[in-house]
Amino acid sequence: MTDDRGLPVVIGVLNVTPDSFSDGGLYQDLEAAVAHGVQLRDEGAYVIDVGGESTRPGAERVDAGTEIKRVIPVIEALRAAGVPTSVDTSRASVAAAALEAGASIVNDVSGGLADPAMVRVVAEAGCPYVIMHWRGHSRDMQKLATYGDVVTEVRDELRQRVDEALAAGIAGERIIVDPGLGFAKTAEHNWAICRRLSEIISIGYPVLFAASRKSYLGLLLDGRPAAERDAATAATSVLAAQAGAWGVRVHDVRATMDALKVWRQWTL
Ligand code: PMM
Repeated sequence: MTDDRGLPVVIGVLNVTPDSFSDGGLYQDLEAAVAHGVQLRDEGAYVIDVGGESTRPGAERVDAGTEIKRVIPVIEALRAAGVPTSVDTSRASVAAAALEAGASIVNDVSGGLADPAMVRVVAEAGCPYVIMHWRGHSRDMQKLATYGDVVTEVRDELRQRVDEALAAGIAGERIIVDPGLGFAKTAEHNWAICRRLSEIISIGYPVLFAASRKSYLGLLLDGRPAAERDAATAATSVLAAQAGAWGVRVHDVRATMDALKVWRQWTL
């Protein structure tokens, strides 16, 4: 699974939540959500990542039924429009319903930790599985941001999650790993991961880099709000590509595609 244009895979973010940190509330209406997904695909996204539960720091969980009600109609409508989707969930029941509705990738921010049934669902479906580095649910994850050396620990914990996925029968070539910027990580931890992304890549699986609009970029930009961090995000997309990332997950697909096209020409 690679982008045949010689670019990293660009995954477009579509949150159907009232409270995600940057696009919460914008796409709760089915028509608006589908139109946005189609737009992101037209701008160059390889797949649209549909999420029904906010994972911003401090967020409370919603129940599985609510998550399903939010994501399934969007996934079905995007499938009808010919737009490939992934489902952003850490619940096996939501992943199973989403795969049934036409999603082709499971993006699990908990890397299998939140729901022990997840790896079985993914193994049975035989679909690509994004394993993100995670230490706990959003409500209190920032209390878990304690590391000796963050990059080494994230790498080692991701390796453990990968081993568990393999043991559950998920094929190695279906696995993608993600260092989970901002999840139980301070701004300094995120920057350390950026600087040493090659150490995450050394795990030997495709790496998804997902810095889009995150608060460490806002801090760098003197507190700029989330929707005004897209130029900074596009810069991270280029640097992640240069470091060898397999893919980037972004809200503003157009800006990242422009930046990646420049990168590709530059490095031909
Ligand atoms: N971040 C968010 C949600 N899902 N999935 C992956 N694989 N990696 C991430 O870093 C990640 C994610 C945070 O919320 P957003 O949907 O508003 O970006």
